[in-house]
Amino acid sequence: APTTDGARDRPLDGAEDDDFRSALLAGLAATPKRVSCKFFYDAEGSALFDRICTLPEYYPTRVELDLLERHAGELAVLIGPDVELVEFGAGSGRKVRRLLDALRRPRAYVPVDISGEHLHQAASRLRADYPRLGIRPVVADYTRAFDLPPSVSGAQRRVGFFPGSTIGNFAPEEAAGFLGMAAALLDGGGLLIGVDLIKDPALLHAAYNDSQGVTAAFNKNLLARANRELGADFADDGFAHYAFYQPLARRVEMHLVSLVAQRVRVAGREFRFATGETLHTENSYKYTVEEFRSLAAQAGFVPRRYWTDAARLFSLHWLEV
Ligand code: AVI
Repeated sequence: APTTDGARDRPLDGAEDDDFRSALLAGLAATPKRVSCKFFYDAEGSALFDRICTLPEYYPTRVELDLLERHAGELAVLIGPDVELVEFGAGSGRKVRRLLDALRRPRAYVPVDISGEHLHQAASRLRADYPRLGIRPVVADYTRAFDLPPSVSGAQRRVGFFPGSTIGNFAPEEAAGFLGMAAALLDGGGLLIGVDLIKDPALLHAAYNDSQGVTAAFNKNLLARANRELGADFADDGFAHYAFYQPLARRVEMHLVSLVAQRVRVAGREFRFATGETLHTENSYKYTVEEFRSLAAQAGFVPRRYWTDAARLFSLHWLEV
């Protein structure tokens, strides 16, 4: 398997471009070729990701929802009443609903997302069902430093929610940077975070190579997006989805591998791919429970409690500041 050390996702230091056009042009000019996984999530990509979350092989969503339900009572006690819940990224709403339903008198929900459209949808879906909850969306890139508005009156503490093991899409040093920033924002409160675990590589391989080909379509949508938005001419049959677990780096890598020697035009510029050359599109790091707790502790959290499923596929951590 190829290694692409130095490939980076979702930067905390502002070094990488936010704009798909300039990020893709820079990534195609780099060696090895790479692009941040944040560009997966246009409307098509987000819909494909929602389908991934329902696949039998993709255990993280199922296991995390189950952990939230199974431990709802204990979570309510640990987190406490009257909290302001800050979600990093506006998810589909299923997970936050499960958490809101467990908590006593949650005061406010603050989804933070770079996409105003996502935020608007997340907010209006919840408003109808939680009429007494203050819903206060914040448009910000949570991979960079940002400010939250003052807490709503009556809120006892701020609690962060970062489900889905999205933390795994950061390189470990970036994950540490994110956790440090979250600890500062959530001072006096805590963070409930989902973290995918190191396990039998065959299970990881299946989760990122599902039998219905949805993950392949999700990965290849990046090229289709470039064709739609940047006038690129990526041939659909010129590239294949390639995902594998890299045990030394402890991450699943996703690539788009060129099946032939070819030239591709993107925004008026030409790039060559050799046969077998890849565009590295995503890293998904896996942790042991102990490793993650020590990363969180180094970032300023006190790891209080964690839960896993019986097969130890996935973990949910309650960290306090
Ligand atoms: C969003 N993120 C945590 C997913 C993951 O597992 O790394 C994205 C994904 N990529 C392929 N399947 C799902």
